This record gives sequence, structure tokens and C-alpha cells, in this order.
Amino acid sequence: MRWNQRKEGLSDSRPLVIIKLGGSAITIKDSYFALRKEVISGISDEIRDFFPERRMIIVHGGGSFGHPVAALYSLQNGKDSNAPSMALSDVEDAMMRLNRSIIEALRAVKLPAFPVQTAAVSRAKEGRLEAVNSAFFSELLSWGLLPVCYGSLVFDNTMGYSIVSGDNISVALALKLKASSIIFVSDVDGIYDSDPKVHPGAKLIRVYHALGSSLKEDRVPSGKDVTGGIANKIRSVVPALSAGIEVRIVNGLKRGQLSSALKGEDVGTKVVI
Ligand code: ATP
Ligand code: IP8
Repeated sequence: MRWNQRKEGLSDSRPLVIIKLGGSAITIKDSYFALRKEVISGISDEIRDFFPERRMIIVHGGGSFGHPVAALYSLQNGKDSNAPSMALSDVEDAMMRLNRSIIEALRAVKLPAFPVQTAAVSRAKEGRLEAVNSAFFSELLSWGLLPVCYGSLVFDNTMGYSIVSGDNISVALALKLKASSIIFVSDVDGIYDSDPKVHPGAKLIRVYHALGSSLKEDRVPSGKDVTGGIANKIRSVVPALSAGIEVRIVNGLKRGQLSSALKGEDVGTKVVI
């Protein structure tokens, strides 16, 4: 398998996988600006084992970087928040710092990670992602690169700006670029019948029906999570499921779970329609 299909003029039939690195896995979400460095480097090792046989796009969440800054100024409310322009700069700076840490870990294992500033390639309307420049991601992939973007402040046609979750960016890219699967990497094994951090006896649901009964979510969204918790994640993947894209949630704190999902093994929770 060649890294650079474009240079060789070859068509590319390698499956595309979108990996959403949840803020709960790559940062300590109850804290401020706290990275899980070992988790990030473990995940990078796992990704390296599948590259370049799989084409991949990494999207990461805000965790303890983007969310507290956005919450401080209520940036999710757009121009109604009356936030100073410095706040817009602060949230992007927080996300770029987190992005930098991920890029460094991926490059450390010789992966050609390429940062993409989400706000520069997307647009929102009424607080929802309206457009993302998927052609730009396609071009990066065609040069054998590993694009890494993130949930972000996005300029919004009606609200001025809003905060778009990495979950929605993952789904939009998966749909436009016809990905085979989206893997959500979290800090729990998958979807449970209630929040496993609140209820130690909670049971893991191996196959979760996204349009079935509503998810029991006790702990989130907390005041600091401006894009909503796991219930919102489930809602956002419905269009991907309808398009036949596989969706799985795995635990990034457990070494090997991401690899199993990339191999197509039955790990974590498979979300179905
Ligand atoms: P970010 O938005 O920062 O990227 P994330 O994508 O990692 O975060 P969260 O929105 O934090 O995801 O959702 C994961 C969290 O949801 C877990 O840490 C878990 O404690 C919580 N949770 C609440 N209810 C449930 C449930 N029923 N099943 C699984 N997790 C749940
Ligand atoms: O953590 C939100 O993205 P998410 C990003 O994927 C910011 O929901 C800036 C809070």
C-alpha cells in the first residue's frame, strides 16, 4: 500500500475511518487544562498500527480545554453572550493548545499528522454545523496526510458564532467523505443503562438502538460541557447510521480497545438505528 496515492495517480479504495477522540479520554474533564498524556501517546501507537492501510481523520473534543473557556463566556449563545473578542481568541487558543499536544504525540510515532483549524473550514447556522469543507480534507488524505481537527468555535450565519461539537464535525465529514465507520473514544466502555460513574452497577449495552428508549444520563451535561453529553452524541450520529456508516463507542483509557474497533472486532458499544 502506497502512502501517496495522489502522486502515483492511483485510485484509493482504502476504507476511511473517522476517530473522535473524546475530551473525556484525552483530558481530565473535571479539571482545567489537564492532559492525559499517556492516553494520548497510547492512542497514537494504536493508530500508527493501522496507518496507512486505513485512511483516517482524527477529530478531538474540548475536554478540560475548550469547554471551561466556552462556558465562562457562554460562547455557545453566540453574539448574545456579549463576550469580548478576547474570549473568542481564548477558546480557539485553548483548542489549538490541545490540538498541538495531539499532533505532537502522533508525529512522535512518525504519523504525518496535519492540524486543521475547524473555524477556517466550516460554517454554522442557528448553532448547528451547516457546512464543512470536506474537499479540503479529501485533498489532505490524497497526499497521505492524517488530518486532525476539533470541536470549535465556528462562525454562524444567524448567531454570529457558536460552539460546534467534534461529534457533529465527525458525522458531517463521515457523510460527505463516505467513511466506513466512526469510532468514538471515551473514558467508559461504551453506553450503559445509566452513567457508570454514578452507578457502579450500571450495565454495558453492547448494541444500542439510537432511536429506541431515551438514554439515562445522570451526570452530564455539567455546567462546563457546552455541547451536551452522551445523549447528544447519540442524537448526532443518527444521520450517519441512516447512511449505513458503522458507529462504535470504545474506552480510550483501556489499551487495545481502539485497535479492536479498527480491526472491526466487537468491542464497546455498537450503535445501530
Ligand atoms: P467531549 O465533548 O469533551 O469531547 P466526550 O466526547 O468524551 O467529551 P462526554 O460528552 O463527556 O464525551 O460523554 C462521555 C461521558 O458520558 C462519560 O464520561 C460518562 O461518565 C458519561 N455518561 C453519562 N451517562 C452515560 C451512559 N448512560 N452511558 C455511558 N456514559 C454516560
Ligand atoms: O468537546 C466542543 O467540542 P466537543 C469544543 O467535541 C469546544 O463537544 C470549543 C468546547
